[in-house]
Amino acid sequence: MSIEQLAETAQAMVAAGKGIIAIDESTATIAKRFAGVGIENSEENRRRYRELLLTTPNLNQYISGAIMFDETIRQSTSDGVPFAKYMSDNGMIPGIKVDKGTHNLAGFPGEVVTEGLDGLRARLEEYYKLGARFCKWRAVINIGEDIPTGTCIDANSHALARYAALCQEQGLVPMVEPEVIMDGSHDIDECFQVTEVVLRSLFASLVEQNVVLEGTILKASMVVPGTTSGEKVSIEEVAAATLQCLKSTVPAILPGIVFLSGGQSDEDATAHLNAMNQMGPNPWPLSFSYGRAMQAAALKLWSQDLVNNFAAAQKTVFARAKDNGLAALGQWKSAA
Ligand code: 5MM
Repeated sequence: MSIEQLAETAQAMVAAGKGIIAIDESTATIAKRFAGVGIENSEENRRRYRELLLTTPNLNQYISGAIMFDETIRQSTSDGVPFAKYMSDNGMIPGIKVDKGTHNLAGFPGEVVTEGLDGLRARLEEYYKLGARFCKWRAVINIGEDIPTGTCIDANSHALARYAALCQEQGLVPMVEPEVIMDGSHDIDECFQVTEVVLRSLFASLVEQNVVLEGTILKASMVVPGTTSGEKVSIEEVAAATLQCLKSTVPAILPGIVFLSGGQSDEDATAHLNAMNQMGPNPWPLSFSYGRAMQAAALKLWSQDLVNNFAAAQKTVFARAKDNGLAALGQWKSAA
């Protein structure tokens, strides 16, 4: 796989007015999401739900690709078409989450490191054969008293960079996701400072591991106050702080940045992305890779009647994709 091919895939992931839908909840996380709306966490319900999302009519107008979980990439539509094939047949790029989740960082209470490097090369080879063309690995950085430590940040950056190098070796575009978690009483300035240090460390590690930035996508968290800080900030303040932080840390050669929603309301996630694009031009396309902010409304609707609300829930998915696709162009208008 040439650098040009990796770069082409990366650029297609952030094509104008398109973003990614994150449907890579591990079995434990989807269990939580289903429990929240009273859906039984069976394999068939997980398959049917992912089918609902991926076969949403005309989804490819606003969605360039989807991040699946290991179970999902092995599943098929009700007509027996593997999800990855369904996606590529419909102009969407199949992606796969390849990390094995977070584990306590020994010696550093309250901090976690993402695992999954052992045996990763062989897993990537298999995912490529199953149709995946990009991958995702998420690191989790918590803000609290005396955390994050430099050790935690560097351990996670090192793992992200090792993962990214392996992906590119196997012809897969790495999406690197260092999520600075919103939970906590910190203010927006602290979130800014932590995000800045995290991104500096990440890009230093990527360069150290010979990762080709032209074939890499950053999945970033926005710069926001902690959920229990009580601090009120405007949409424009979040957008401006996030942009400033990214501009001072992320090389312009990166093909694109997509955001996670991290527990923001659907409306806020869209409005923040829209504001950042309106503040452009920016050095890179800015788009979305939302999980909850793409799915929450549809999941709720589907849970009320798994048979009869299937098509209505798909309309909700389409509406969220459209809103976020417009926000990726800075052309979204709030209905409120
Ligand atoms: C879909 O959730 C992903 C994490 O799943 P696990 O915790 O089960 O591994 C997560 O990485 C997600 O892709 C991103 O955080 C984006 O989702 P949100 O909901 O934050 O937009």
